[in-house]
Amino acid sequence: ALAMKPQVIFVLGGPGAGKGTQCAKIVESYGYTHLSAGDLLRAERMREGSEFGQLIDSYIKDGKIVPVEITINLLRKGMEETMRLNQDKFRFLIDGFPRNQDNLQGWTSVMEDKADVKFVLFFDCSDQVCIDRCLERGKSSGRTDDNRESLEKRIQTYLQSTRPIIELYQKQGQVRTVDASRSVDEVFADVKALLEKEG
Ligand code: UP5
Ligand code: MG
Repeated sequence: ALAMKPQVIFVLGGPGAGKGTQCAKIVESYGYTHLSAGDLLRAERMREGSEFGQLIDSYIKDGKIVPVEITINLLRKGMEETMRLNQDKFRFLIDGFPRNQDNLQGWTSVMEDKADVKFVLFFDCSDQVCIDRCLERGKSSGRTDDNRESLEKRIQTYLQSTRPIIELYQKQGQVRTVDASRSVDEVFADVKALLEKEG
């Protein structure tokens, strides 16, 4: 059979909005593959022989967005590997990407012909909720950016660079917004309704 073209949902929202949590729940119920750009970068940072380890390390600690050449390759490989192992796995949740203009341009130049973006799933909550959740998680996460100093920078980057990308998609009618300030199950109920409507 002919391989299907990858179908992508971009999952965006502030730091700690619940992107990863909700993606894990979507994977449990639907045939999606979850690719978190942040997780892929953290794994690449630890990989023996990676030439980008130190760069990724310092960008993440500073809440800055890693140059897209690095991220797009990790995402592309993740998608290709998934589809090579199982042709039926052509639906992807791309979590935490694209975060800025550079990311968007990188996606367009490398992936535009190779994948269809269906819409942006936007987890919307206040900065305070984001900060509280990340600080709480920071007690045990071991993430180098779950501290007040890094969080301030992550929020700044989100407001300055990522919100404009969400607005761009919004203007094209491509954003599906979920109120992410509620409980995990309440948020997921909305996510489910939305995915079932979109088909
Ligand atoms: N939690 C979740 N949902 C909850 C709810 N409804 N009620 C109460 N608590 C809830 O959740 C965060 C915490 O909140 C957890 O403890 C969870 O139990 C709880 P999570 O699901 O992990 O939220 P998520 O939105 O995934 O938060 P995350 O911290 O992963 O978001 P970020 O966007 O900040 O992090 P990411 O890993 O995507 O990126 C990290 C860094 O990598 C970036 O700052 C950047 O430096 C770099 N990066 C790039 O450079 N380029 C990229 O393309 C991607 C990342
Ligand atoms: Mg995450």
